[in-house]
Amino acid sequence: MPLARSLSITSLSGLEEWDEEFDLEDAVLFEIAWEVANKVGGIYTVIQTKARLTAEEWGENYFLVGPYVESNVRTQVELIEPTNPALKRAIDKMNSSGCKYAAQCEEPPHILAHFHEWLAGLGLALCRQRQLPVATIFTTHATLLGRYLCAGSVDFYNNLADFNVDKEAGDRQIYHRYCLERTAARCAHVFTTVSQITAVEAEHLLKRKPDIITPNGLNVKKFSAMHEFQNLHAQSKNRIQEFIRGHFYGHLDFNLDKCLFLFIAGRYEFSNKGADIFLEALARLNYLLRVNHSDVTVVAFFIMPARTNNFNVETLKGQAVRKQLWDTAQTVKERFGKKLYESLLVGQLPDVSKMLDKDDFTMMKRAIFATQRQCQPPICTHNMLEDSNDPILTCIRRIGLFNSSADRVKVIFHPEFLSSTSPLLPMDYEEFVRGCHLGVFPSYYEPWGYTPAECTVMGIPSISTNLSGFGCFMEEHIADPSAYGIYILDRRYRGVDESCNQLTSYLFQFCQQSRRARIIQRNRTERLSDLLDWRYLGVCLSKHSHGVLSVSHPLNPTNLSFQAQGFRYPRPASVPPSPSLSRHSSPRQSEAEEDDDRYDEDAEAEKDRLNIRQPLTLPSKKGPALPY
Ligand code: G6P
Ligand code: 1S3
Repeated sequence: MPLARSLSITSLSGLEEWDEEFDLEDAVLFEIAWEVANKVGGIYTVIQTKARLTAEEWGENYFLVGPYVESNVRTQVELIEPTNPALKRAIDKMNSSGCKYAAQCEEPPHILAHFHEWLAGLGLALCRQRQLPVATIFTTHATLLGRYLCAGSVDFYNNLADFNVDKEAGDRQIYHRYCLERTAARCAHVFTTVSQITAVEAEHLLKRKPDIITPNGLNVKKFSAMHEFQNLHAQSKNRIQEFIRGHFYGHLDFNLDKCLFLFIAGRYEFSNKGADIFLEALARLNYLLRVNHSDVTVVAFFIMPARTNNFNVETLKGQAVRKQLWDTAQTVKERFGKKLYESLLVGQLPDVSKMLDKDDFTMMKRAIFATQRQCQPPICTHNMLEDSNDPILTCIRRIGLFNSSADRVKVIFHPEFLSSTSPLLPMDYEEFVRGCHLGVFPSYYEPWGYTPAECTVMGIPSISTNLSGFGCFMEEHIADPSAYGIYILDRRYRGVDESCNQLTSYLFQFCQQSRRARIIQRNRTERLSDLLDWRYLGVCLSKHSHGVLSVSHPLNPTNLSFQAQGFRYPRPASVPPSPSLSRHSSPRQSEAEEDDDRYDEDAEAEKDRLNIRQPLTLPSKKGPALPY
């Protein structure tokens, strides 16, 4: 019999001994997750980015509990002695006798324990089974069954109510894990998830409607210089261009200044993350750009980790050739400069025909010879272990995007997360995102979706979907998302082919924008970053911790009233960024003029900021009065 059904727990049980009213200053919050100081996926980002804010609120009464992974402890954890005597006793006892629960002190503190995902859910179930006086919260960031069902060829969202969940979980051999997840969801005093769409999913698959939705936030870095993020875009773009020079050596027959960098990144779930329709749309975009004789070239990066055997030789060679060309140019430049200097020293204008000698030419010819290449620039930067079965490579073979000269869309598959120490593309993820023009995340299964959110706070436009938590959140809170560079693809009410056409048209539209329109659009995108800041969303989270008590005590509904309060980001005061409506889209302006335009935009940004209704106020530290 599934564990979930063998427990019958009311929302109040376990907390009967709590005082009627107490000060949250005395409460203790534990947050428990497999991804505490242990990066596996998005939950790490949730915990890591909100840790500072939670610590500000809870001070020494906030504890994160995660798995002990020696290498992570060495690099991410600072070892200290706990100051709280109750905690010290508990830790001492656990250390001496294994991981048993302990710590009977005279005045037990009010403990809130927040468990993330099914892996931590067992702790929650045991807390309830042993009737510990602990208020529990369970957050699911995705349902196990949902992830598995979507990865197959199931029409998930139209059949949510009809799945025989036990059978489906059994068929996929995840029944034990599914039961743990469902138990945790059922036992928790408060059950939460990260988006409305996952709330509906949880209601059907885990059989409990989440009490609160807590959208994921980020730490938003605000620069004192208004345009610093635009400058960072230009700097990072230059570095990506350098990589492109190496990768396409011998085939650099396109204008890098008219080259747009698109990317998709994340867990390698080919169809769940929408890599399938992105590739298909790229093939259609390639056709459109070709028949329209566009001078724009698109380079689409796929950053999704797969099993590899390190970088491949051809890719490394590309960067070596580029470096050699650079070194040759520097050497010739130095020799040229020396001759020029010597000529000026003796009061003569140099004889230009003698400035480059035979050695210089030999050196340059040798460097050019090294750029001869018989093969096309590679698609994949690494040696794939499962090359012939890999879904991205298989799809590319089918659609025929092989980085040929005639292709206006080039593809680079980097099957490893980025790192600033890489010999190939030495950039960390944040730098890379800043240098790109558009993030493309056409996910089918995406409970929240940090990737488009990260783009937004860095001022980079993105495409997400109305099946992702982020996309739905932005659709709900922004009057005209696409005007802000937040394109939301309809994957809910359209078939795959239709969604793919919509994606193609977004991409084609994007390629038609002038540089000025892109700059304006980035300004608008960046303006939304406050919306995604934990300082704002943390209000929900903070209240949700406190909400444990509210749910236990529904007679005090004001504690949950924040859920009902809506807010909406207005349409930008300035004109839409489409080329036809842009004020001076043609002829192309100089960069200085473009910079001037940005100052206009700032004034409008300020207007927009003033337009936003302030929806929430920070909660007081005082806990709610308990009505019994
Ligand atoms: C930023 C820089 C500008 C640069 C522009 C390029 O806005 O501040 O100096 O011209 O990026 O934009 P693009 O969309 O062409 O990469
Ligand atoms: C999950 O990680 P994923 O990429 O497997 O949790 C993330 C954090 O809540 C969320 O952003 C993502 O959509 C989920 O899918």
